Amino acid sequence: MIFLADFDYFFAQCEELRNPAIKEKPVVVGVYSGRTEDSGAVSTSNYIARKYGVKSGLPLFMAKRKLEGTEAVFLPVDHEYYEQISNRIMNIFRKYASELEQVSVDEAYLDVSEQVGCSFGKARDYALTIKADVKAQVGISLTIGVGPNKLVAKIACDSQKPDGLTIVRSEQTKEFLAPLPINRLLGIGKKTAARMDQMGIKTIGDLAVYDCQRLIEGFGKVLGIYFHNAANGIDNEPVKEQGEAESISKIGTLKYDTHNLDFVLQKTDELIDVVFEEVSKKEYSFKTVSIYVVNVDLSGKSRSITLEQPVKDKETIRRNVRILFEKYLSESPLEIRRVGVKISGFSKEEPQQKSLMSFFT
Ligand code: DGT
Ligand code: CA
Ligand code: CA
Repeated sequence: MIFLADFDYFFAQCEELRNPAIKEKPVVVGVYSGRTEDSGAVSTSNYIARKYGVKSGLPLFMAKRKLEGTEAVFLPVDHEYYEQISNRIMNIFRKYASELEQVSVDEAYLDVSEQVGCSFGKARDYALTIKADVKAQVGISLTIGVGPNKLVAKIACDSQKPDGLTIVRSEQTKEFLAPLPINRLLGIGKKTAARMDQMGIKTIGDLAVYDCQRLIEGFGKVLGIYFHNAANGIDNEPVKEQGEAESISKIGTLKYDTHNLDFVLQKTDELIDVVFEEVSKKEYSFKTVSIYVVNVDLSGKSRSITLEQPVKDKETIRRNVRILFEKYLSESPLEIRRVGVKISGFSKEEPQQKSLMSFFT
């Protein structure tokens, strides 16, 4: 279960936060190029200003013209301040999610599979709790999209703002996506949309049923398959923290969907070989072993074990992956489509006997 949280009219809302008196007025945050007083463009605006047609990217002189006669407030961007607020919210998210992937200053994916399981009802309550907590602690409103994967969560989030909460269940994914224009999919810009239009593809639904082989001929293998899968709501990208190598992971698709432990472990053994090779090259010790599961209903789940001390041997990964899957399979009745293995919590510390360690400390 994945959430995409996006903060509402973010820069402008931050400005309202430190100066609530401007809340009832049109607020425009602009990047001033400095050449003349009004040269530059709108970075963002609050929803009152948007009613006047003032949106991101609009030249400032045009924004001024549109807002003539109002009490509009124009302010320069203050990235440092917005980042401070953003960091406070991201830290709140960390309490609620097993994995957090920040995609921009005002956007993050949360993997909450461990917290809400496969229940979209629980997901709703959980999302409302997060929204309320951020509002109470920081004072910022945000919109959450809930879906079985990142792709669906993102499009769900975009469909109703501000202060929104849109939930798309696994079984609703196709009908939810079908009527939307293709440019709502990540990676379909003006050019690609125009080409698809010529092929008779206007909506995501058109794309979903379009012959995959012909998409591959038109756009190449990687993009063709991506477009086909995306239009069908299929996305298996895990939510993962960006940045320097904080983890090493590998995901693979099973030959067939299964609920059989041995069959799963056969696959994870292959993945562990790859992961282990990479971590040995870097000479890292690690403390956390995780598994990732994509079920037949496309819901994603992850489980982790954090060890008391850093280790650096393959057998420990194997043993813990086995423990995690035994437990997971006993709790989830769903067949599994894809599996992943991840190690994290890196250090250069050499593994030691605990008794020896306690001697020195
Ligand atoms: P919304 O629609 O309620 O999510 O509104 P925003 O303003 O949060 O829009 P979003 O999420 O697309 O962008 C987040 C921030 O990124 C926004 O507050 C300002 C900045 N930004 C967005 N688009 C532009 C742009 O075209 N130019 C510049 N300079 N900044 C932008
Ligand atoms: Ca936003
Ligand atoms: Ca955003």
